[in-house]
Order: sequence, then C-alpha cells, then structure tokens
Amino acid sequence: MSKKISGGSRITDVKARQVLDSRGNPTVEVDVWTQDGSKGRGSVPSGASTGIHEALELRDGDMKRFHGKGVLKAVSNVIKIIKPSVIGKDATAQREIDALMIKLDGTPNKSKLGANAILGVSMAVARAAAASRGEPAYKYLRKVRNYRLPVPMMNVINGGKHAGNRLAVQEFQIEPVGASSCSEAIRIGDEVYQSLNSVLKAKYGPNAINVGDEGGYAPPLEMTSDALEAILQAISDAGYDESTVHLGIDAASSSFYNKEDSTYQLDGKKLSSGDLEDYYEDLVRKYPIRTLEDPFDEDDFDHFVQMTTKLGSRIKIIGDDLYVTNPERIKRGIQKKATNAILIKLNQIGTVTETLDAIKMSKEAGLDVVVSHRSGETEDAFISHLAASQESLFIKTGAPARGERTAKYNELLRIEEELGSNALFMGSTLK
Ligand code: 2PG
Ligand code: MG
Repeated sequence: MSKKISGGSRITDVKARQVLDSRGNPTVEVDVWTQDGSKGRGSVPSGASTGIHEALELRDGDMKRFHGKGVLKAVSNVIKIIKPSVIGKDATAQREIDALMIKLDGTPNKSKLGANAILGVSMAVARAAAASRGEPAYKYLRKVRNYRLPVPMMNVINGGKHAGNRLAVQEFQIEPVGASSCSEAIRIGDEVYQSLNSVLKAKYGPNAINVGDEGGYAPPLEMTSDALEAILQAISDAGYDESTVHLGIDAASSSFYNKEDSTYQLDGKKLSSGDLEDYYEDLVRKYPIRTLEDPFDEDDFDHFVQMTTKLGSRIKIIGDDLYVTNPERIKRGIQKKATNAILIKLNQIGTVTETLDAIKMSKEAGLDVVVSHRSGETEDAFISHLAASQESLFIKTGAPARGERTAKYNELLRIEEELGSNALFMGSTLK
C-alpha cells in the first residue's frame, strides 16, 4: 500500500475539454492522471443568479460559437498554463497545487485563468488523489469513524431566474429533517415531490408540472403564498406533517431588487427593505419555514443582521450571494453576525482548498453549513462527497428529479450504504 502511494500519486497527465451542462451551456471538464494509473475527473457547474462578488467564470464571448458562452479559453488555460506547472506534483498535495494555480492566475477573482479552469483542475486533482489512495472522495477529504450525512434541501418549486413563471422567490424547498437517515429523507422528499405533481396539476392544470432549471415544478403562479400552500398540501397528501418536513426559501432577492430606488418587486408589489423584513416575518409566522436564504440584496449586510437578530433563534438565515464562499466576505459577516448559516459553492471561490477553508472558518464561528449545487449542473457528484465529509447540515441540490440533480442524491445513497452503521444523519441534530 505505502509503496503504491510513494510516487504513485504524482500527476502524469492532465486533459481538459468543453462539455455541456444541464442548461445546454458549455462548461469545463478536466481529467487528471497519476503515475499509478489512477484518474480523477472534475466537471464545473454554473450559476444563473450569480453573485456579483463571485470568482470569474471565463467565457469566450465568440458569438459564432455557443452564443458567446464557449469555454475554450478556459480549456486552453488548463492545458497551456496549468498543466505544465502541475505535472510531477503529488496529487495529494491539494493545498500546494491550489495555491500554485492561484499564483499563476494572480488576480483577486481568478479572472485571468478563469475560476472554471482552476476549479476543474482542483476537483480532478482531489478525485485523482482519492483514487490513488483507493478511497472514496469523502473519506479522502476527511477521515473519521462516523460520517454525518446532510439533510437534503430539495427545491420543489422553481421561480426567479430559474423558471419562466412570475414567482419572484427563486426556490421553494422541502427539508425532511424528521427522517432517521439520509436515504429515508430522500424517500420522503421524493414522495412529497410526487404528491406536489398531483396537487399542482389538479389546481393549476397540466402546464403547472413543467419543471424549471433545478427540476422543481414551475407553475404559472405569482404569489409566494400560493406556492407554499401547494407544498403544504403535498406534504399532507404524502402522509407527513411539518414536524417531519420543514420548508425553506431561497429568495435570491438580488434578482428582484431595484438598485435605482432600493425596492424589491414581489407578489405584484413594490416593497422597501423595511416592508420586506415585515413580509418575511409574516411568512415565517404563517408557514413552517425554517431556512431563509438571501432575504436581502447581496450588499445589504445591515438588513441581514436585523433579520438574524429577529428570527435567528427560530430559523436559519443563510448567506449565499452575500458571502459567495469568499473569506473576506465571510469574515465580515461573522463580525457583524449577519447570518447564522452559509451556503457553500465550490465555483464561487474556485478551488477545493479555499472551499474547505471557508467551511472551517464558518463552522468555527458557529455558522451552519449548506453545501450547494448550481442551477447549471453536470453529472459530477463531488458535492455529495464534500457535504458528507464536512458534516454539512444540508445539501442543496435541487429536486429529486433530472439526472444532474439525482446524481447527487444517488451518490449519497451509495455513500450511506457503504458506511452502514457508520452513517449518521444531520437531521437528528435538528430535532
Ligand atoms: C442559488 C443557486 C443554486 P444559481 O442561488 O442558491 O440553487 O442558484 O446557481 O443560479 O446561482
Ligand atoms: Mg442562493
């Protein structure tokens, strides 16, 4: 075994290519080989409600190809600039390799090489190292006896930038916290998703079950409360109640914020920040909502603070576009007590090491962690391993439908099976 590791995990080859993501847009995929013949692959996801402070996703802008969305420059950066520097390095030296790529890029937001180029390599290196050690990625990332698997946060109704309807709120989620295991939570979530199909069809007609970018239904609704009512009905039709299945919302409110006059447009109304605060309080009073992501604009730290002060003892206020997995912004949020939870996305920051550091920093400050997919996804299930290894309270990875979403849930099923009695469930920490 030790013989295999010494020298065996040195990187011998790197390949990169352009593949398609779940929205049909090009994205970067990287393969890394090590001396012992192990291979790791990383495919990079892509957001739609992208935070303005995220690391840069490099796109070609050549309007003759993929409407300007090609990633051939990023692919070429992997091959011409990153590959020569990482060949010969030990794939297990993740921190060193990530630091090297950050240095090669030299910009604060990875705009020279592209965060998509860098992350593709970073994930492929982690996978290759795990393969070389003969371990699944979650074990490679963190070695403990028991792994606590996350509660699936399933986005069952899509709105905002993820759907062609008029719902301002981007995501309506179900969280089967009352399950006794991750696999049971996936089953419960799926049953509710199927019941919701019938509820929406009966109430709003056959078009109401068309789906949005993350596999959740995209019914022709405008009112937030209509979406929540339909989900409550589905929970009850599936035979559960609010003690077992909580609700969550990702408002992604920067996408319905008007900077000109500092107002938010939702439910057919124009709301000030103060109105919006009252609106959320009312919503949380009426519905079993336990998580609220990005309730205010991505630069409005102060209203996040107020929301967390008011509701933080009862629900999780999650920062996504607010933090963009960026240490500087997370530090600021921790100091101000802006939220009590954080969304973690690998491609917002651009390397595995920085993502792990962001999780560590957040946890040490007492923030709950939610590992998340992007609305544009691939078949890569790296985030399932990341969530399992890091005791992420939730994994947010869309509806229990569509291959790029089920890839993540199915990987969690496999991980739980492999762990047997060493698989615990984060839901039990919430009861
Ligand atoms: C979000 C994400 C994922 P996007 O806002 O949390 O659901 O959406 O990837 O479009 O930024
Ligand atoms: Mg979000």
